[in-house]
This record gives sequence, C-alpha cells and structure tokens, in this order.
Amino acid sequence: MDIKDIIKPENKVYGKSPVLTDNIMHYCPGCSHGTVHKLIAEVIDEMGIQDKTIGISPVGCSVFAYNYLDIDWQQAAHGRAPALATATKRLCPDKYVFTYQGDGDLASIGTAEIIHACNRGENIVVIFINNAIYGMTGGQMAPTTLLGQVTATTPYGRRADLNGFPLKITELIAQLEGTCYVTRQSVQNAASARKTKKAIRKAFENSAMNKGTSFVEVVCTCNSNWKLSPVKANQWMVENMFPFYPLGDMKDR
Ligand SMILES: Cc1ncc(C[n+]2csc(CCOP(=O)(O)OP(=O)(O)O)c2C)c(N)n1
Repeated sequence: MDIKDIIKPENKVYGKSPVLTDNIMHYCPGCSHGTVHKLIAEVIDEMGIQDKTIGISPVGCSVFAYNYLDIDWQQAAHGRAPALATATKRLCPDKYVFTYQGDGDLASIGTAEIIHACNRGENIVVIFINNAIYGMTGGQMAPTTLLGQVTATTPYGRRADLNGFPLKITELIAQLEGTCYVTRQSVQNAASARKTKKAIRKAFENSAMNKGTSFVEVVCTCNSNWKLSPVKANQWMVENMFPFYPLGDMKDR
C-alpha cells in the first residue's frame, strides 16, 4: 500500500520533502533516525542539490537510508564510510558527499577511518548518530555508552575498570586541523530539530566552499534497546546524555 493512501492529506501536519521517498521507514516507532533523515532531505531540497548529493550509508540500523532519500548513494562496509566518501568526493569534486553513521560504526570499528578523513580535511559532511548503543544487533555496549548504563553486554551497567570510559569522539574530532565545523545537536523537540537542520545546512554550505570536514553529531535515543517508551527515552537522554555530551558548537571557522 502506498503511504499516500495511509495518511490523508488533511491529517498531514508537515509537508513531505520531495527528496524523501514514499517508502515506509523500517525504524522502530520513536527512533530518531527518521527525524534526522527528514532534516537532511529538507536541507538538500532547500539548497536545490538533489542531483548533486551522494550519501554514504553505514552498517547499522540506518544501512537502508538509501531507501528513504531520493539521491545517489553508496553503501560502505562497517565503519568505512569516511574512506568511501573520500574517494567519492575526490573523484566527483562538484558533488556534495556526506556520510551517515552510528556510534558503533563511527566510533568503534571505524575510528581509524573517521579520524584520518577528518585530519586530512576531506571536504565531506559527516552526520554522526550517537544513541549510546549498538541498535541493529540488539543493544550491545557502544564506545559512547554511559557509565552505569545497562546494555546487553553490560547487564550490571558499564564499569570504567572493566569496560573503559565513554568516548567523546566529537571532542577529539574538534581538535583535528582538518575539521572546519564540529557541532553536537539533538532532535527531541521542534526547537532542537530546527537547530540541527541549521547545523546540517551549514555543514553542506561549508562543503561547497571547500573549507574542510564538517561534523554534525546528533545525540539520539534508541528507545527499543534502552527498553523505554519513546517519551521516557527522550527524558532519559535529556537527564543523562546531555550532561555528559553537552550540546552546541565546538568549532566553527
Ligand atoms: C565487519 C562487521 N562487524 C560487525 C558487524 C555487526 N554489526 C552490524 S551493525 C553493528 C553496530 C551498529 O551500531 P551503530 O553504528 O551504533 O548503529 P545503530 O544500529 O545503533 O543505528 C554491528 C556491530 C558487521 N555487520 N560487520
């Protein structure tokens, strides 16, 4: 059944960006991925760059991002999106190239790729979805899992002595000479989603000016694996994630 037949036009609160396809998203109800997809689609539409944008999808829940945004895509092996984006942007310098990566993908298996792509200052945009857990594989500990947080692999809560400390990779990225814009945002309400959209737009504009790598972290929920309702997951994120991962720009030059 087509999505148009499910949602009556009069019940649509927001218009759908033409860059979003009509495919029904596979994400869990309450998941932040769909909101961030929508913001990226709106930015691409408003900048008029649908035919000039290439996304690199990761391994993780958002592996199927290519089904939802009607642009060109490549799909990378786990963690390798920044390497693929590097090649794509160098071969097609007139295109806008972005990676879309989870915290397992970007901050664990793909740490080397993201650090070196950012240090080289590749003219790409990185959208980093930090939900503090491995979503797709069933809720194992991620590098960004908070101390004390219960996951499938830390059933008694993450312990620093056993599991190490949560990784503030965005702070590390901000130290690298190659990055021009590094920011941490969120999408739990309309105001924060608007800010994130502005940040994504700025990142794409930087890319056109060849200023270096733009990095947009979005602190997100994974209510299914956190085992909370969508509303409670948002509350938990505000109370626990934001103090450790404070929102705002870390670098803008
Ligand atoms: C080389 C390789 N190692 C491990 C996996 C298993 N795997 C698939 S997704 C994933 C973690 C994804 O977590 P994250 O990047 O945080 O994204 P999310 O699903 O939470 O959006 C892992 C470990 C894989 N597919 N390939």
